[in-house]
Amino acid sequence: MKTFPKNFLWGTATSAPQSEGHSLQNGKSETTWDYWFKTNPEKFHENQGPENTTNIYEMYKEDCKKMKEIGLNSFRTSISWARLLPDGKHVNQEAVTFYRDYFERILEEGVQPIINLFHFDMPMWLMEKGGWENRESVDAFAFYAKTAFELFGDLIDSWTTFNEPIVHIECGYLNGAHYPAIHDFKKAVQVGYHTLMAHTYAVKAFREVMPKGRIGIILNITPAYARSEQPADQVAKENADLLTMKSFLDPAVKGLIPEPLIQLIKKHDLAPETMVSDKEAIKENTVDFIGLNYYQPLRVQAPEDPHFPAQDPEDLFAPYDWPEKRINPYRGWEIYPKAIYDVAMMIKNEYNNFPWYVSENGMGVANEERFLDEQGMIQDDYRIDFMKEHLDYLYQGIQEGSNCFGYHTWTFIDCWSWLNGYRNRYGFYRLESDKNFTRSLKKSGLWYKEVAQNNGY
Ligand code: BGP
Repeated sequence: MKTFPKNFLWGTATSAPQSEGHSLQNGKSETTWDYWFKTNPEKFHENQGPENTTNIYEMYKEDCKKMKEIGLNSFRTSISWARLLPDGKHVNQEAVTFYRDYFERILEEGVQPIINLFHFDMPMWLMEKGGWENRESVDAFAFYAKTAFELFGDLIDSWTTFNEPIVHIECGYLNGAHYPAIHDFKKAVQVGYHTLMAHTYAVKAFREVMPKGRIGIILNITPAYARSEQPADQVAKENADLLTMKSFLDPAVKGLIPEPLIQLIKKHDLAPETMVSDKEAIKENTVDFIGLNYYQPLRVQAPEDPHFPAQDPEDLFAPYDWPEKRINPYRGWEIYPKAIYDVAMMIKNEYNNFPWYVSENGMGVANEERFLDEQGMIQDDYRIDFMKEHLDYLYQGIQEGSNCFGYHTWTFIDCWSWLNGYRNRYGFYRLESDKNFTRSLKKSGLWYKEVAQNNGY
C-alpha cells in the first residue's frame, strides 16, 4: 500500500470558461473566446464554442454533490473575469451571487476549493486595448484580483493567479492556437512580461486584503530532456527550461527573473519594456505554493540552422523526436510518468523544497464511447493505469522528501477544450451533451474514490 502524506489533497481541476457555459448571459461580457468563435467558428472542432460547455452555471448544485460522491477533498476552478467585472470596473451582482453559492456548496461538501483568477479568458474590452501587450492590463488585472479577494476572501483561502501563463503567450503570439493568433516573438516576450507583472501585483493585492490566506500560481511544466550530452543540445535544454519554466517559476518562488534568461532575451533583441519599480515588486511578492500541471515532457535538440536574432523559440531549442517515445494513442501526447519524479526532485533540490502540488495530470481520449460497456459505463482502465503510473513516481518523490501536498486530475466532468471542443475527454464523469448534459460516472471515478478515501492505493 502506498500511503500519501496526511491531509493530502485528492482533487480535480477545471476552469470557468470550460465548465460554466452561459457564456454571453447573466451579465457576462465577451472574452476573446466568445469573439473568436463568433467571427471564426470553423476553427473550432465541430463548431463547438464557449457557450457549449458542461453547464455548471445551472448544474453546480448537483455537481457539488458529485464531488463528494467520488471522494474529492479539493477542487480547483476559476472565476471568469468578464463575468465578475463585465466592463472591468463595475461588479456584476449576479456573478457574485452565483460564485458565492457555488463556493459555499463546495465547502458544505467538505471539499477545499482552490480558486484561480485567469485561465486563458481575456475580456474583449481589454483585448481591444491590446490585451497583455498593453501595460494597462497589469493594473486592470490587479484591480480584478483585489475585487475577487474582497468579495470571496471570507470563503476561499487558497487562490492562484494564473493557469499556465506560458500557454496564452505561446498560443496567442507564436503558434496561432489562441486569439489573436499572431506570430511575433518580441510581442510574445512583452505579453509574458506583463503577465508576470499582473501576477506580481495580484499577489501584492492579496497580501493587503488577505494576510492569512495562501496564494500561488499554476504552471504547465514540460521538463526538457536533451537529445544528448553534447554542449549544443545541453544549451537547447537550458534555453527551453529558461523560457518555458523558469520564466515564471523563478520570479514566483525566488523573487527574481533568472539572469541567464535576461541575457538570452537581450542577446536576441527581445527585451520587453519595463518599469524601474518592477524588480523590487517581483522580489517582494513571492507566492506561498505552486501548482504544476504535468502532461508530457519536452524533448529538445540544438536547432540545425537557427535564425539570429531568434524569430521563434525553435531557433533556441528545436523539438527532438525521441525514438523511444511512448505515445497516448488517443491524444498523441507522449506518456512519460518518470518526469513527475524528476520535477519533484527539482523542486526539492533547486527550489528549497518549496510546497507544491500536481495541479493537473490526466489522459485525453478521443471517441471514448467505444469503451462503453453494456451498463453504459466507460471502462477507462487506460486512464486508471495512466494515473497510477504517475502517482507511483509522485509517491517515490514524496518518499525522498519532496514537499508535495496534493494531486489534482484534469478533469471532473468531460469539458469543452478551446479549439479542440469535446474531442479529447478527460473526465471522471462522461458528459452527454445531447441528453440534457447528463453526467455518468466512468470506472476511473470509482477507482479515484477509493484512492482518495484510503489516501493511497
Ligand atoms: C491544459 C489546460 C486545460 C485543458 C488541458 C487539456 O493545458 O490547462 O485548460 O485544456 O490542458 O487539453 P486538451 O483538451 O487540449 O487535450
